[in-house]
Amino acid sequence: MLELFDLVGSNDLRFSPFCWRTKAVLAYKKIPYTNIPVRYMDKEKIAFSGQGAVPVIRDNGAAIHDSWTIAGYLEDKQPEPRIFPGLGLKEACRFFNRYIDSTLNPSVARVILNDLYASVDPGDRDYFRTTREQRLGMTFDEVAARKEEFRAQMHAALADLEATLAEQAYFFGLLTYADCCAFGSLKWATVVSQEALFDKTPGLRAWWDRLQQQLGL
Ligand SMILES: N[C@@H](CCC(=O)N[C@@H](CS)C(=O)NCC(=O)O)C(=O)O
Repeated sequence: MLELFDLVGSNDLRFSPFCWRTKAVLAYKKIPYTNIPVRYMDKEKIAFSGQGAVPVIRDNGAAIHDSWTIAGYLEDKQPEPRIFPGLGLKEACRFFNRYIDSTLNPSVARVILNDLYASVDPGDRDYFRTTREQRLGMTFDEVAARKEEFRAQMHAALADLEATLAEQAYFFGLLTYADCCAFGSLKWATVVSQEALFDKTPGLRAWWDRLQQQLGL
């Protein structure tokens, strides 16, 4: 059976936005798999993949990492239902994937940072703080002090999603990998934090409810 190596926090919480993308694809395609929890400090569990980040999948002796590469692998393995269901949609999803990585995820991360920290396994917390402070170029206290500014930035990013979903059921009209990418980010935020994401975004909320139901996640 296919194995998914999935980030785990305290109380068995699964919160990686990238792992949730992969789980969304597996659920949509109804591909059975074994879920193997991995803490940040458990790098030896995924050493076979030749790098140190999850998601990783192992399938028939193949080791695949990076959620985008995994999405392509799963589409080839089991084409139906398709996450790239037509001409140009894989390319459009590549751009959307990148947009979520570079715009939505950092804006959400700065707002939910303390909740994330509390969700990380206690044994991983020092590592998480050091690496994330380096990545953000700020201490956690500095991020917390600017929360209102960062919250406004996050709502601006959510407003872009709302402007699209107020007009159509899915980001590209029909369900594609773009929806799995945005799903991963919102799942990440909602499993760790009580932060209100949908108060001003009814279209996004309706899409969120629909997608969770469709994927059963
Ligand atoms: N581009 C990668 C990013 C994966 C990634 O950054 N995963 C995080 C968990 S959310 C991780 O495993 N980080 C390892 C670390 O920080 O040591 C993907 O799309 O899969």
